[in-house]
Amino acid sequence: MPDIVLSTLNAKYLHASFGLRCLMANLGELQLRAKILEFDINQRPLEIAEALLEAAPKILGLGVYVWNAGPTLELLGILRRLRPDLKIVLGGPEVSYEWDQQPIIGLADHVITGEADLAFASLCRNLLSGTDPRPPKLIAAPVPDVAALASPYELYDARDLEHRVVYVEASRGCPFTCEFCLSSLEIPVRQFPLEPFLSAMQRLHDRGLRRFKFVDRTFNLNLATSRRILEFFLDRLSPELFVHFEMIPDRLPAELRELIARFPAGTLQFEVGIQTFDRQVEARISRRQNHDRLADNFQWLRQHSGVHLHADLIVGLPGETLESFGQGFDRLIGLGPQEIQVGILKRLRGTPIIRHDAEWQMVYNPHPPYEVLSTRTLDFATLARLRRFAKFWDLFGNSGNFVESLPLLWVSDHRPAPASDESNPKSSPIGDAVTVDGLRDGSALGNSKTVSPTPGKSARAGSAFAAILAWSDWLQAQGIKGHGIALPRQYELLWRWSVETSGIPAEIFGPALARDYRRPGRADLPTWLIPFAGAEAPLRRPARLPRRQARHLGLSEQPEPTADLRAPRS
Ligand code: B12
Ligand code: SF4
Repeated sequence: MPDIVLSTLNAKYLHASFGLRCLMANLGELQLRAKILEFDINQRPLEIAEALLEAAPKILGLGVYVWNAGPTLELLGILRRLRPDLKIVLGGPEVSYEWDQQPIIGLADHVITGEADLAFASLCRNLLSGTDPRPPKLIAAPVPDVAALASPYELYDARDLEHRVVYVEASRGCPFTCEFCLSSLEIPVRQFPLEPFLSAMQRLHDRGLRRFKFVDRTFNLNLATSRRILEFFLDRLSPELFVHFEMIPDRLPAELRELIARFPAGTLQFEVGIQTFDRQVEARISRRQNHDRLADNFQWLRQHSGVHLHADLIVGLPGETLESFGQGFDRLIGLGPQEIQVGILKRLRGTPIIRHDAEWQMVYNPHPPYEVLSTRTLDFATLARLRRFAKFWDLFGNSGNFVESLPLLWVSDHRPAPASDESNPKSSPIGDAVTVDGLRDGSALGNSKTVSPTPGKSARAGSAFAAILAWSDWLQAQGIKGHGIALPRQYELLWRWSVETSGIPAEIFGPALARDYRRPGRADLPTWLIPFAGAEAPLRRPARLPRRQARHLGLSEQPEPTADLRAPRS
């Protein structure tokens, strides 16, 4: 039986906890007496308690994050009653701030705030040896020297490498001060010694890892380091390689561009935080970004690189209005990222955004993840509408399932698509919305060029935002909830809205929709779409990229890593 169990509830089984592995790696001689048991928030606290109690540790370390704060509180309530003698140590971003206001703290023996890589080990030593009879309840971990930390990467096991998202970090901290973000409190930036880091990446690569997800807040901050890391991956290119970085959008000097341009399409993914385009809101939340350089970099990336661009916008920042958010969304659409993640503002514990609460009448949900409910400039009903907008945009825009048809909702020049022999159906072809395998005549569809969402060419007042908002309002009016909608039904709904309700010509929308359906290599087609099918061959290039990224590139899908291996892990 292990003396120490390190545990957390991940957001999904797919996400491996990097934080726990960092703590485990730095336990030194205690590592042999410790075990990691990971769970996810879809599991019941009772089941999790059973697995933890079966391991019978003396010390239980739990990582608490905004996504697991609720179930972790429930879990602790159970554990406290069944094992009052168990030493419970909490840590993680959620309990690192405002800890005095959280009921969960009352159920713990110790709380370590901040980066606990070394502090957890020394607390465990104390608790197990009894040298310090009364370590304090609240321990503020000194910011560790990252050069002194043991490498956690060997603790990813074969199943992690094959089935889960594997996180890595070349630096910690962020020099920026965006008030909604916890990382704004983490100055200074510290780089892990580069050569040992790259050796660890080499070892992961040797063990078969091909999808690397960097958690560095701003990958492109230190040019020399970014270059070296890009060169490392350039030397190891393969069709399976996929590397994700978070970056600031207005910094892409020629040396980096030159390297980025050498990666094949789909190998690199950049997550680019834009958050808002409104100058006043930006200034209010202490976020600095150069819009001209940002636009130039986006344009360059879209024209000269195969980078998959995932951009973030936030709804509900203090002073943001429906109009200003919409303008920002349209501006971002015009820059052409493959995905736009629309997130609802959250009041994360410890973040300085609360200084705007009174002036901007910010009302947040008191329960995690503390989403904004209303502001002086966005009432509750409007925020609810925007929340639906975000959900449906994710389903129809970001999914990559409608790359050609969806932009037809807002571009105005509806040029006829290449006609198929039967592309003129009756007004509503959706009688029996079933799917059949293969096409009637044995022909199939190819990957045609997509309509790019060019700004200024739009039906609905030139605005993608207005078009998607109207579409989302309509879905709401039909009672559509936005999750669990089978794919053929999604196609049917989009048809009903665009052709039957909005009047986009069927002979234009139908072929685009049919091509979208077949693009990832799907063998079937809803029967009502068959009349719109062309005679091109389906595109079935091999690609081992994540699904969404593959769809945006028009490549056939590979199955996602299996997600049902949910046994506790050691
Ligand atoms: C990976 C990640 C995710 C993954 C989930 C990972 C998982 N395991 O399930 C995904 C992509 C799903 C995700 C989603 C979200 N995330 Co996130 N995510 C991260 C990210 C990028 C990396 C985490 C990491 O590995 N860090 C590196 C390790 C070393 O640091 P660490 O995890 O903090 O661990 C250290 C300490 O916290 C502490 N510690 C950790 N565990 C324990 C346990 C014990 C016992 C002790 C003593 C100490 C301790 O010591 C560790 C070593 O120093 C961080 C940002 C960042 N770069 O850290 C944000 C971050 C954790 N996410 C955040 C947020 C807000 C979200 C979202 C709400 C964003 C959104 N969509 O609006 C969602 C919520 C998901 C949901 N379902 O509701 C916030 C967390 C705020 C909070 N109070 O928890 C962060 C910090 C981003 C930020 N700067 O604001 N996220
Ligand atoms: S939003 Fe990005 S740039 Fe701003 S503080 Fe957070 S991590 Fe840094």
